Amino acid sequence: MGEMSERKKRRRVDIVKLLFAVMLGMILIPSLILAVQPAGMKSQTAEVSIQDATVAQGETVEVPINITDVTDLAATTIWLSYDSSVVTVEEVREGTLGSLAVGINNTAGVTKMSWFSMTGTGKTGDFVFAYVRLKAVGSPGDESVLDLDVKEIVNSEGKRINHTVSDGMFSVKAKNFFVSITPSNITVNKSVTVLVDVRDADTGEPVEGATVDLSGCGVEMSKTTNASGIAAFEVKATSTGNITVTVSKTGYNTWTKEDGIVVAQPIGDMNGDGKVDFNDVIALAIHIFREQPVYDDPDVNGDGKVDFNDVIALAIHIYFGEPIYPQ
Ligand SMILES: [Ca+2]
Ligand SMILES: [Ca+2]
Repeated sequence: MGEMSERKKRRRVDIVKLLFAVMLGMILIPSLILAVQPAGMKSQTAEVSIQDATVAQGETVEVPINITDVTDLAATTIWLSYDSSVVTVEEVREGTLGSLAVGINNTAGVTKMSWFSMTGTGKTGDFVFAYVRLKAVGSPGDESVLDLDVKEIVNSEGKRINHTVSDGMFSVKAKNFFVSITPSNITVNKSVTVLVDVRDADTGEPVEGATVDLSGCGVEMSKTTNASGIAAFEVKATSTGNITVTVSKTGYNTWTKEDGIVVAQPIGDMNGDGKVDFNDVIALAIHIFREQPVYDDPDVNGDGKVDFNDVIALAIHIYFGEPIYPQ
């Protein structure tokens, strides 16, 4: 009995020793391999990378996936993952390596690409693995990582090639408006046609379908620009101050100007030069007789008619200080 248990004990010790040996081997062998590898080999690390891209909403761009500093490349499979609410893959073209097998799945947000050497001989150098056409489908300012996942990269002996991976970033660019407001200075309690002209800041082309909001001085209005990029408002402000003008459209940075339209009391500045003097009397007379435009309310005496009595009232105001524009 005692002999048996002694043999069992010895066998257990042997098993434990063996386990230790295996564990030591697992720890030591890979580091030994690395230490044995020549220095020149270590520096030859291939890089797999994709370019960053910034694209206007709805537009596309082609970016390369590069494999550089590679030695004896025989086959590789690379997955590109992305947020498909921001960017989708429209097309994949072969790069400088040659033809690819491609599977695009924009629902899942992943495009799978494979290449292998038809001849079996490996390729050494810098290559474009694929040209990927990306479309910006998100909103301005949205971003998605272009996440590369190298599933396989082997040499002609079927050995895995050392490599690093450099992911990219895709951004949806916002466009800018160029907005002009005519007139931008109006008088209180008087209905005025205000034109808001909305253009693309880069191209100068009219922007149709932009929402233009006016808010302030008793005015709350909203309109959409027409094919000429114009929104026309009949504005009648009930108090003095500023009307905020806001222009918005998907794909554009929202444009806001707090003093987009300035509402002031009428002072009789008919020619709009900021001063009230005899030139304004002349401007009002010309307005009445030749229908030239004026910059302030022509009904100077406030009787609801625009006639020569207003010219006289303005002249008396200038020379004798009599009040105008009765409330
Ligand atoms: Ca004036
Ligand atoms: Ca009048």
